[in-house]
Amino acid sequence: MVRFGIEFVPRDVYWRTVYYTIEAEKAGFNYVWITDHYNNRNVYVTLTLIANYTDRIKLGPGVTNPYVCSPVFTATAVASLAEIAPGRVVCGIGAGDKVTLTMIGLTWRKPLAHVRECVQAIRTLTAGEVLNLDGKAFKIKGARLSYKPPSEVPVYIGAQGPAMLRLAGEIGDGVLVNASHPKDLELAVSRIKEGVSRAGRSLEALDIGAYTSFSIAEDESKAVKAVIPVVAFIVGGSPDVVLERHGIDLEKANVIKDALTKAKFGKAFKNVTEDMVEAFSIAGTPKQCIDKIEEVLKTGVTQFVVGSPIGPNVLKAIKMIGEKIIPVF
Ligand code: F42
Repeated sequence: MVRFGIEFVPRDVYWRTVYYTIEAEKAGFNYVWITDHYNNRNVYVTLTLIANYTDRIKLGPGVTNPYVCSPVFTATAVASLAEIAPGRVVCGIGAGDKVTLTMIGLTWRKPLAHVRECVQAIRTLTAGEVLNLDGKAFKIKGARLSYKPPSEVPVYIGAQGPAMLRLAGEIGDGVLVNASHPKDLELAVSRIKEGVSRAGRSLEALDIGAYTSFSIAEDESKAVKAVIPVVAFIVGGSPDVVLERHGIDLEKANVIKDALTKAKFGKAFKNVTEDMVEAFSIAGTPKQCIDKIEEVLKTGVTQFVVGSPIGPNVLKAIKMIGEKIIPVF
């Protein structure tokens, strides 16, 4: 059975994210993923409050990275969270965003080694074991937590590039793929499968999440309008090979890229075309969203994550998904 996840970006004041999550739990969502960016509200402060105000929904950073936070810090954070919400904590790890990391003075190198070793550190420490890591990214000797969390913390890897997707298939408990279109997800799943077979694992051991840009409303045009800024930023950050895969005019994409670099957001948003919306989001009425989710699930995805903007009205969108989408699956 497919699982439903929801992503919140804690740029809003904390109680709003907590309130949205309470509603998401009522609506039937299985997972809440809180994004981690240094300039937003802190991910673990937000998750702690969420843990306190919810009963069933699984929760975790979606995703943190091993540069801003040492893997040892991440392990203690999720282990402490697991004491508050036993059996409900998950941990998403990714390479982090190069531009942001550079801005705050961190050197973004050896991302594969950083993610691989971070997963190992979190697993070992949260299992209450001693961590000795003589890795390419981290040298850790004899580290151990003074307490053992009451439950395991499954580790999900946020992955886009082919090597990171393979790594996720090899060592992850789950994967979070930032994509909305079946074409991209199909390709990602095939890379994940390569990692799975390299490790001699079974594919069923892995929860494959599509981390989508999603927008739902009874009025299609309102749903699309809400998703346009998100699509503009995705186009701005997409390599040409991904744009070409969807037949997107590179010149038009370059106009958006250029406008975003100059912080001319109005111009960037105005240049988003229908085919860009189609390629990089799932936006529309409940019926249109159901049809698209069905296509996504055919690729082998096992968790459908409803990501930003969720809808022109977030609260209405959460309730609509609970009433009209989740019961269908
Ligand atoms: N980033 C955030 O900062 N915060 C978030 O909340 C967040 C959420 C999120 C959710 C899902 C998701 O899929 C991604 C998310 N991200 C978030 C973005 C994430 O942090 C990454 O920026 C994003 O996933 C892109 O990374 P990637 O998976 O494509 O991997 C990068 C590193 C890449 O280039 N990978 C290449 C590949 O083929 O996979 C390999 C690069 C490589 O080979 N590097 C070599 C090495 O050894 O690692 C050499 C590097 C060197 O040192 O020169």
